[in-house]
Amino acid sequence: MMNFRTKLKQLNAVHDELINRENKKLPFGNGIFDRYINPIITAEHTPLFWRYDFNSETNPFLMERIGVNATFNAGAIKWNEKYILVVRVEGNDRKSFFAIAESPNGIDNFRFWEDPISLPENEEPDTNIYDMRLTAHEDGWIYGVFCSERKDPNAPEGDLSSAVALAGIARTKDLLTWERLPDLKTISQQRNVVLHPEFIDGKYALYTRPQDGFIDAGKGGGIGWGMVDDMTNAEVTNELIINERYYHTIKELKNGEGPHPIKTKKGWLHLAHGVRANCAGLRYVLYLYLTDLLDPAKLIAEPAGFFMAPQAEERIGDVSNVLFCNGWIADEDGTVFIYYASSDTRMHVATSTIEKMLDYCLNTPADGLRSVKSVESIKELIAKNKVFLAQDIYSLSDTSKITEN
Ligand code: M1P
Repeated sequence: MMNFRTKLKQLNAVHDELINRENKKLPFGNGIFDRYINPIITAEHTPLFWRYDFNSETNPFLMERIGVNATFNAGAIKWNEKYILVVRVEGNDRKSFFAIAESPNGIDNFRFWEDPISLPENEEPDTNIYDMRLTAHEDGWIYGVFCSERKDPNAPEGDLSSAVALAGIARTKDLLTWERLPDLKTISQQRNVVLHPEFIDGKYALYTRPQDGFIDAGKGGGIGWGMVDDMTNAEVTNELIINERYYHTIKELKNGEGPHPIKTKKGWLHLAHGVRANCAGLRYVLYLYLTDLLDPAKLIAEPAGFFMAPQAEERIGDVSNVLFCNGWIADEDGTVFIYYASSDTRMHVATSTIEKMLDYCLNTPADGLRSVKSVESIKELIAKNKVFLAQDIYSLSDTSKITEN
C-alpha cells in the first residue's frame, strides 16, 4: 500500500500542476469578447492545507477533512499590479465565505492567499455571506458589498428555508483587515447591491435590487439607484429604477447589477445579469448597458438580448444554466478581464476591450420587444450588407477575400 508520504507528494504534484496550468484563448470568438479554454478557479484550486490534515498520526488515511464544494461569483480588483479575486467559496456544509486568489496576468496561475477572509459579524450574525462587489471608492477605502443571508424570523414553524437577504457592507485598506459596517437599510430585501466608485453631488451612490421576497423580485422593477450620506450608517430611502425589467426579454423575471460600472469616454459601462424562467428552471445570462457620464442613472444605450450566455460545460453545475458576474478589471491599455462564474460552480475569465464593448453597446440594435422589430433589425443589416457587397469588395461565396480590418 502506498505510504502516507508518497500519497501526500502525489496530491501536491497534482495540485501544483492545476494551479500552474497555462490558459489560452478559445479560437473563433464572436468579435466582441474571447473565452478561454480552462476555468480559472475551481474547488480543486483551494489549498490542500485548507482541506487535508497533513499529520499521519491524526489523519492516517490522508482523508480530506473539510470539503470545498464550489468557487464562484468573485469580486475583482487590480491591486499592487496583481489581478485579485475575492472568491465566494462554498464548503460541503453549504456555507459560503470569502477568500482571495491572485494571478500575475489575470488569466491563469490563480493562487489562494493563505487564509480565507475573517469577515467580522455585526450584532445579528449572518448565516451565509456571498457575492462581494469590490469598489475602490474615491473616499480612499475599498468597500466590499455582499449579500448577508439570515433565516426569516417570521417563517412559519417548520419552514426552515425562508430567508431574508440584506446588503452587508465591509471596508478595508489592505484586503487583509476588514471593518464591518452596519447592513444597508432599505424598505425591501436586497441582493446585488453595488457601490458606485465616485461621489455624486457629494453623496455615495448605490445600485440596488429591491425584491419582495428572498427569491422573487416581485414588484421590484429592476436595478435601482439610491443615495447614501454616510457608508458607516447607510440608508437608502428612495430607489429610482434605472434599468427596468420587461416582458419576454432575458431579464423578464429579475436582473441585478454585476460589478461597479467602468468609466469610459462615452459613458459608464455596466455589466448585469438577467433572469428568465423556462420549463427547466431559471436561465441567468449577462448583458451590458451604458449610462450617461455625468448622470450615471440615465440610460444611453442597451443592446438587445444577452452579451454572454452559458455554453457547453458552463451550462452544468449546482445551479445549472447560470452565468453570473460580479467582478471585472479594466487595464490601462483598455483590456477588460471579465470574471464570470458558471452554474454556481466555477470561475472563468473572458477578455474584451473598452473600445469593443462600447462599439457593441452603441451599434447593436436595441430590443424592439416584438418579433416584428427583430426581423426589421435583421432586414436593415441585410440591406446595408447588400449595398456593401454590390461594390464587389467581398463576395458571399468567396469569404477568403475577406481580410481583417
Ligand atoms: O443561483 C443563481 C444566482 O442566484 C442569486 O442571484 P439573484 O439574486 O439575482 O437571483 C444569487 O444567489 C447568486 O449568488 C446566484 O449565483
